[in-house]
Amino acid sequence: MTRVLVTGFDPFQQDTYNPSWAAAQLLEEKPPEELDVTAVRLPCVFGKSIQVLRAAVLETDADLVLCLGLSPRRGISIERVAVNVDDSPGLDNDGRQPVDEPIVPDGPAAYFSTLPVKRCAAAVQQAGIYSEVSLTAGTFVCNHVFYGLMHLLATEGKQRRGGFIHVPHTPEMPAVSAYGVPSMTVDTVTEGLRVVLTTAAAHDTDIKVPWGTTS
Ligand code: PCA
Repeated sequence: MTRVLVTGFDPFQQDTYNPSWAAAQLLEEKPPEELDVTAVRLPCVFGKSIQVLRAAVLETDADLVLCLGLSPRRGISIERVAVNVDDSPGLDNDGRQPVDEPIVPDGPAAYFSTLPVKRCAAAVQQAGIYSEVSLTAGTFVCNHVFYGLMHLLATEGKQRRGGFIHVPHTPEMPAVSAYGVPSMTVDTVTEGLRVVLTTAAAHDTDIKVPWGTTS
């Protein structure tokens, strides 16, 4: 059995719902075969989110860690790179807005996901669900958690792999009618994420296909 930790976020700013947490719960309830999934909810707060994540990684001793967050993307948006900067476009859930602050002072400028991002995107596309490889997770709490995760995995000396995926709004969310942002049902998102987890658990190397094939 591969132990998998999946995290989702609390709702933030105007929203009262966050599909990233809904999908994480559905994955725990109905995990892909051979995977033991634990779902943990993270506060949308700089600093605290990494503390909760870190405790969950150590407690579950997961082989694979997948953090999820909401963003106006077309589909399952698999992040390739986390950058060492908080440059918040708005307030977090504790009312803080760091600007141009390093996440880890003296840490490297960036970390790559250790999931096979192109292979996962291709597998989700094969299942008929829109997926892409993304080159930025932004500079709000999602990138913060992604960088915190990759820094932990890079420095703790274990074999764990991990990464971050942004998921779209669901059709009922206000931003969809107000701003026409793309949407996907949480069931479809969850189905796509099952493909990601199965693929990432089975393969630790990526496929070498040109940019654009999976974006
Ligand atoms: N999305 C935000 C933070 C929490 C979430 O679900 C982001 O993209 O940074």
